[in-house]
Amino acid sequence: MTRHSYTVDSPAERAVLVGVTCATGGERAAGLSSEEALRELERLARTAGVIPVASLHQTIRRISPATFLGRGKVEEIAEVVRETCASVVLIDGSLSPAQQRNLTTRLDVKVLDRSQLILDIFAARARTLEGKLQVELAQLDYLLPRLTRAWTHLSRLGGGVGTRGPGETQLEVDRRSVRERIQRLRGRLADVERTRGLHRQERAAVPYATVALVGYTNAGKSTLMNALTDAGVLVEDKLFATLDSTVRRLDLPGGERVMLADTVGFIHGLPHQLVEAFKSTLEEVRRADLLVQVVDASHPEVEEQTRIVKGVLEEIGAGETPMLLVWNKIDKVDDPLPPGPEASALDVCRISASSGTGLPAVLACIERWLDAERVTLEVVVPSSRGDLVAWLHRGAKVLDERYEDGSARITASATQKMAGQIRKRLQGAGCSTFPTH
Ligand SMILES: Nc1nc2c(ncn2[C@@H]2O[C@H](COP(=O)(O)OP(=O)(O)OP(=O)(O)O)[C@@H](O)[C@H]2O)c(=O)[nH]1
Ligand SMILES: [Mg+2]
Repeated sequence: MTRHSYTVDSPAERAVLVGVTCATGGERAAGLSSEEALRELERLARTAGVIPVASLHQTIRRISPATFLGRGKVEEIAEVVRETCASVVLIDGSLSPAQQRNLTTRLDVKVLDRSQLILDIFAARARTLEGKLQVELAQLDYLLPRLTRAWTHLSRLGGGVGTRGPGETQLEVDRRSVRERIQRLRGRLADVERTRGLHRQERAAVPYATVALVGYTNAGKSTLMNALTDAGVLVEDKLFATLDSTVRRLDLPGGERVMLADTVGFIHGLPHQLVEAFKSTLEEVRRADLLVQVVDASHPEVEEQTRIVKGVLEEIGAGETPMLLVWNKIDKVDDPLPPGPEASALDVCRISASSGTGLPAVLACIERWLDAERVTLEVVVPSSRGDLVAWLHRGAKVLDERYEDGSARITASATQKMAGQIRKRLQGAGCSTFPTH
């Protein structure tokens, strides 16, 4: 066991961090190195407002069904907890309800696993009604199997770090009322999601392609969003600065318009409860025509992060969407890394979103993708339907426009998907459309 101590001078919660590597290689699905995994756990802890007072790294051969770590290791942690007067132990793994319960009893302090820590951070950062509902739902989903009458340490479980958590009142109630609360939350979320769905439909009525910024948390997605649009999204050197998606229009230099979406960052071991609860937020990513993956080129585990992002994209059903790779923060690296792992990306740009270097190349890449996607279509619209003609001008590149016998014959180019939408709307309005090439 390796151990490291930190200097603490704050009255906030004090945490012992426990990094875990399974010697059989089974536990850590992501291949972050143990040092990097511990560094990430430390950043998560600090983001949650907890002060790390000591960190240990443990290699285990077998996961103990009762306590996750073997008895000897638990003893070692207990000793460190006593020495440092820590109030919480953060374990970089996924604990079953029984393991968490038993560890809490043995260590006599709160024990949080990675999922609960991430849930806590999301809880503290959620700003919008939808975000708050989604997080509470995920927290209760996590809490439900951990609620047992036999457990006398409930108060240690539900509270999370600090005073957050799904609310102290839930701790006193039984499973049934938690289930009822989950039902009510689902209902309220469904209402909020209907409104979001309407907004999305309104946007879809204007046939612009949607481009979503995706990437590991802290890669610089929001910085790029702000540099390209007037979104004014919060940028912070903290994990999960963004929880809600923001969509803005982006006018490309060639005159075309796309919708650009900034959304929540990914991380290794994103709790499945969160992915489930954030389905509607992640819908922006799932429905995007093009993904722009922002990568922090200065991060030591950049390749692993890229792989993790790919995994989450597959999990939410966006694994097949075309993707551009944006190698960000090149101002922090001497020799910008070659983008080895993502040969499947359509294109790669090297940029510094904060200084603005390389931004024209990103726009050019998006334009190139639009061009490659484009098909030509010919439509005949009655001259009286100026609204449809104007709509076509907004959503497609009009190549030719002739007026004869009370109708306009328009040749335009648009992406495949937009061409489909144009055909559908115009045919619905009784106009003729001709095959594309
Ligand atoms: N040096 C440098 N720092 C950058 C660059 N781009 C972003 N940053 C910094 O990286 C940190 C994270 O930036 P964000 O834009 O909030 O990252 P994000 O991907 O939106 O992060 P989440 O919302 O947490 O997922 C901030 O401190 C930014 O100032 C860059 O090109 N160079
Ligand atoms: Mg962000």
